[in-house]
Order: sequence, then C-alpha cells, then structure tokens
Amino acid sequence: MNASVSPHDIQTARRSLDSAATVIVLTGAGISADSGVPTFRGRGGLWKNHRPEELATPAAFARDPRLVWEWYGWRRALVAACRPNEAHLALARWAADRSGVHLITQNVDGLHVAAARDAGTVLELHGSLFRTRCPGCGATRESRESIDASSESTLPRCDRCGDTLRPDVVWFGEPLDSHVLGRSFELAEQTEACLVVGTSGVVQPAASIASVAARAGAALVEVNLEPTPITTSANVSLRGRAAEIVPSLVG
Ligand code: BV8
Ligand code: ZN
Repeated sequence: MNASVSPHDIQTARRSLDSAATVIVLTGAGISADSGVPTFRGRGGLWKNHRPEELATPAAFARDPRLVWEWYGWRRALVAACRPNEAHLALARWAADRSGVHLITQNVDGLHVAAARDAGTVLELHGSLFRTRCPGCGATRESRESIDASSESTLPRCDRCGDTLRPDVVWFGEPLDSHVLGRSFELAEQTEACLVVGTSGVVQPAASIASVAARAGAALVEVNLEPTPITTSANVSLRGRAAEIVPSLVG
C-alpha cells in the first residue's frame, strides 16, 4: 500500500462498507487506467489532438462518421487487448460473495462485465464500445470485430436496413438510458454506503449519483489519485491507484 494512504483511513473505509446493508460502487475511467486503458482527461486522453467532447457527439458522427469510427475502432482495438485489473476483480468477487453490492460504471470498456460472475449485475451508464446500434431501425448487437474506417463505404452497416451503424454509447448531449439512470438514482437514494473509484466527477448526470447518495445519508468513500468535486462530500478520500487500494477495501 502506498505511503499516502493511512491504515486508519483504510480501516474507517472498510468499516463503512462492511457495515452497510447496501453499497453502490460508482466507477470512472481511472479504475481501468491500471489495465492500460487511457483516461479521458489524463495525459493519454487526447487522440490525434481531438478531445473526447469533440468526437463523442451526434454532430461529430453526422459530420464525419468515418473519423468518429476511426477513433472508436482505435479504442476498441486497444481495449480488446486489456484485461480486468485487481480493482475490477476484487469488486466482482465482493459483489458475488455478499448481498447488496451494486456496480454502476461510466466506463464503456466492458472490463467490469468481463470480471463479473453475473454480467447482469453491472449497470453501464454510458453504453459499451463492443455494441453497435442502428440509427435507422434501432437494432443493437454485440460487436467485437475490428473496424475498417478507411472509407465511409467500409464502415459497419446494419444487416436489417443497411444504415451505417454507430457505437452503442451515450454521446455528449444525448440522454442516458432512462431505465439504467432511474435504477442508479433509486439505488443512490436508499444506499447506506457509496464507493466512488477513479472518476473526475465532471460528467453529468453520472457524477450526481454520488452526491445524491451522500445527501441521502450514505457513507461516501472515494479512491482517486487526486481530489475531485466529490472529495468534499466524502467521509474518507483515499489517494492512490485503484488496483492497489480497492482490493484492501472490499472482501
Ligand atoms: C446529457 C461515452 C441531457 C462515450 C461518455 C454543455 C454542453 C452540452 C452538454 C453539457 C454541457 N455542460 C454539461 C453538459 C452535460 C454533459 C456533461 O456532463 N459534460 C461535461 C464534459 C461537463 N453530459 C451529457 O451530455 C450527458 N447527457 O446531459 O443529456 C439530455 C437529456 C434529455 C434529452 C437530451 C439531452 C451525456 C454524458 C455522457 C458522455 N459519454 N462516455 C465515449 O466513451 O466515447 S462520458 C466519458 O466521460 C466516459 O464515459 C468517462 O467515463 C466519463 C467521465 O469521465 P471519468 O470516467 O471521470 O474519466 P476522467 O478521465 O475524466 O477521470 C479519470 C479519473 O480517474 C481522474 O480523476 C483521475 O485522477 C483518476 N485516475 C486516473 N488513474 C487512476 C485514477 N484513480 C485511481 N486509480 C488510478 N490508477
Ligand atoms: Zn438498421
């Protein structure tokens, strides 16, 4: 364990999590950093000098579907070579071994699903890199093949209606799936503890899940390399890498 995390803080955090009948775990890109997945706002967050907020939008896809698919194809290939790390695995074991643990992720890398005993227990707020959706007929399907973004004519097409498919992720300016979001806030209202791992707490409405839980009286434990807007509401904020700290908190 790195020096900046005191054993006392770990014990305080463990006590809050173990004594809670229900715990929600909200994760962001930071939990996957130790698997080699670049975060959004960290050093690796840029791609060919494009910021995620520029490319992860309906307008960008309408303007240049080839460029957007080039970015998602690059991310899909990169993430396909990544494996769940000790933080994903410890949370999966914890959710399987005790009742009342609910995993809510902002990530689209599928690593929590890959680690989970029961994939259905993971709420993916922003969709998945490995699913496509058809703007024309709404068909969604699992999709892990590599993307040929060399021209618009080689982009993935719907086998039902022929429209150009899009990644089944939530872009900026798009609403989140109402069931997933509604279930997440319902859990946040009633949970006794909330563990927040590796998110900058910038993207809404996801980041509000933590503040709703804290306002509803939940004990809030944060794991991050740096302070975030969530830190001020946390009972304990542990400074360090998720893959190092999370296994010492759960199970
Ligand atoms: C909505 C999928 C309404 C795509 C993502 C102005 C204009 C337009 C919109 C807005 C606006 N102001 C606010 C908004 C709303 C907007 C928003 O929040 N914008 C932000 C930028 C201010 N939100 C939306 O648009 C949402 N939709 O509001 O719709 C609506 C309602 C009805 C009808 C119509 C519309 C949709 C937001 C979803 C966007 N999609 N992803 C894709 O991935 O390509 S968000 C994207 O950011 C990822 O999902 C990512 O997970 C998420 C959040 O980022 P983080 O996960 O926190 O990652 P980040 O890199 O920021 O931070 C990493 C953290 O980890 C850091 O703190 C770092 O210190 C830490 N860390 C790093 N390494 C480690 C670590 N911690 C521990 N261990 C380590 N090793
Ligand atoms: Zn279609």
